[in-house]
Amino acid sequence: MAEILSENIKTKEILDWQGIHLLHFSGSSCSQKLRIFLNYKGIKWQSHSVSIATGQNYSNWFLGINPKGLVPILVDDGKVIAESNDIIQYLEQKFPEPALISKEHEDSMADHLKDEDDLHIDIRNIAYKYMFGGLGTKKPNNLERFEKYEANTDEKTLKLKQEEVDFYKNYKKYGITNEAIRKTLSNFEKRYQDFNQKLQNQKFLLGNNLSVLDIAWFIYTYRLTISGFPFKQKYPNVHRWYNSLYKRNIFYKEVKPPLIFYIVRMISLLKARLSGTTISSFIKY
Ligand SMILES: N[C@@H](CCC(=O)N[C@@H](CS)C(=O)NCC(=O)O)C(=O)O
Repeated sequence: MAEILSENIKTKEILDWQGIHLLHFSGSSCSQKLRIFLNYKGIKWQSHSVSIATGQNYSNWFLGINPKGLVPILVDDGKVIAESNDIIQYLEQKFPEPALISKEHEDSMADHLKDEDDLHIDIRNIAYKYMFGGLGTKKPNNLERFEKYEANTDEKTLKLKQEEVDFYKNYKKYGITNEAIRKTLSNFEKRYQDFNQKLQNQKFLLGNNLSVLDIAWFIYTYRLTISGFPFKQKYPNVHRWYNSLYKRNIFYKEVKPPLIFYIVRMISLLKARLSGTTISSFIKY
């Protein structure tokens, strides 16, 4: 589990927080997944917004908690946990009802969720191309602060931090390239072919009961749907499953964008259409 030990935390005040606190951002996909999970389970939690749009995740305050500069972060009676999927598995143990990880899937769930997390950069490519179209670049001084922030971190964290910095530098220079979109869509198609087959005979991704895997993939499917992925034509069972979740307020309310994001998305999609780079133009029917 990705617990951040108290001796590695510079922002000491959070160690005194009692109860369940979430440091998160409204538009972050991992935060949306976690909020649906918390609300579905009826877990009481306190909200602390960390805007990744304005660079609050690169403030000394936040980097003093998570030097990777990533949300979400859970604080439970001063215990600090990173990684949305680790947080989910931790909370499932603490609050087993209503179950979102059944006994049957207890052993395999970590692998299922890892597979979803491995596609995080892919969903980011989709979002930055079709949802935020050109917005979302980091202010150079924020990125520089992040790059220079000194923390007692391991090799893995340093590598991840470099990948984050490189992503935003490349995004500023080249945007999201067609090659990146092609690779991303091919990664998603492999998963959705499999899901479409499974959903022929069952209601949810792992059987006939809702699980945390449905919540995780709902978020990705939402982003792909609003970006123009043709689920209805290519993966009709996935389309049906997705709509059945989207209808539930607990799901819908977490992804519903403010008007300004809706407008930005419309502009992004128009730009993609004019440059012949819509999602449909990359997909074989
Ligand atoms: N594997 C991590 C990924 C966390 C992550 O990438 N979070 C994104 C938001 S979804 C973030 O904080 N990005 C910061 C940024 O782009 O500036 C998890 O599941 O928690």
